[in-house]
Amino acid sequence: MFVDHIKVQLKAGNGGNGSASFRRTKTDAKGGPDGGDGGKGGDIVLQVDQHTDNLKAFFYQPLYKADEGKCGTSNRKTGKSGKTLVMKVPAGTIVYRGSNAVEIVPIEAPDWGGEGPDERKVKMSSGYEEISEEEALAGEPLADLTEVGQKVVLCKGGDAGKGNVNFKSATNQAPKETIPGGIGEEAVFYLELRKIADAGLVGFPNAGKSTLLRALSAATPKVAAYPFTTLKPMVGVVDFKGFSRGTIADIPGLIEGAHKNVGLGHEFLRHIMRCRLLMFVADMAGTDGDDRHPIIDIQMLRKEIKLYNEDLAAQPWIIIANKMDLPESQANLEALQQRFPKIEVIPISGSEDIGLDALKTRLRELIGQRPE
Ligand SMILES: Nc1nc2c(ncn2[C@@H]2O[C@H](COP(=O)(O)OP(=O)(O)O)[C@@H](O)[C@H]2O)c(=O)[nH]1
Ligand SMILES: [Mg+2]
Repeated sequence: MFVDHIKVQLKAGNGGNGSASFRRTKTDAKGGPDGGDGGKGGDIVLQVDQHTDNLKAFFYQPLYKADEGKCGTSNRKTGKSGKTLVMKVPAGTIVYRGSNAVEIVPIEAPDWGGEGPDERKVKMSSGYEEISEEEALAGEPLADLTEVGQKVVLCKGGDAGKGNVNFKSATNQAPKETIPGGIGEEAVFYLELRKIADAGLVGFPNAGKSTLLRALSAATPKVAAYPFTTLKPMVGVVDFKGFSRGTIADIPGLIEGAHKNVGLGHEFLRHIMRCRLLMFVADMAGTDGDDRHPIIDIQMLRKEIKLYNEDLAAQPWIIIANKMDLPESQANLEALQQRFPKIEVIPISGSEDIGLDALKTRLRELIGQRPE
């Protein structure tokens, strides 16, 4: 399963309460205030991680809570701060606000005095209204995370409470006053993975990907505005009949051993996941060397994809049987279709304009969308 958009509900930790305590020893039955401060509540942070390529983790766990700060105690001891909860996301994650307020309505601090257990209860889903996904995605993104290591705090932990030791003054030697810990922020967010294109070309060098993309594109394909990769994906816009269109990406870099990160293998595989349809382009004439055969080429490409990631392997795919203008291609086409009986094989020639109209008609059904 490949997850490219998801809703998450987050609750940062509350701050720990300050303590109202007085020094009591055998020799000092009426000592001054010694209640320590509470600890700060844990923040919730999103961070771009190099080894994460989709949002699947949030599908299984859509609700996260960071640790609370501990209460202060006597002897001026400060409570421990709650740990920051770091959630890993892939480069190209866009964050949208999913609730109308990040702050939540503080629940009245009960009469907890002293060092007793903290009885404040904070319920999830209180104090804000959720926004529908449609409405959320129409709004301005809160963050666009493009670089490995980049971080953003989504929910801030509550402030630390203050113990009564802070309130001693010339006129009040025995203050009972304290400040409770602040409430950690709670909110809903929508996370979305930036798409490269509706379809992505997959094939060995010289299969004819660039030629095909140029032949299909209404305008010259452009380098994608896609800052977080060393690869330079070329994206072309295809105009279909009936005012619909789609985008196709040619991402360089897939070679044998890609799943072992040979060359820029992982870069390629991570990014090809962000295309809805995979178009495997085969040189049907095997012109790129004596031992090349389109069946072997497709098997090798599929193997790289499977070894990298089963989710990627499960994505819809078709075979573009290219270079059908060359004489050797016809016999290979029949063999290829027999080897992959369940997979749609579309014979074309990118350079000689054979089968391109039929390909466009089929692509319109598979990826066509009305332009905005
Ligand atoms: N005969 C023939 N040659 C093609 C066809 N498509 C591409 N080529 C040639 O194959 C070579 C590699 O094409 P290119 O588009 O650069 O492949 P890429 O590396 O996959 O992008 C070039 O010399 C093209 O002219 C085709 O349909 N028929
Ligand atoms: Mg090329």
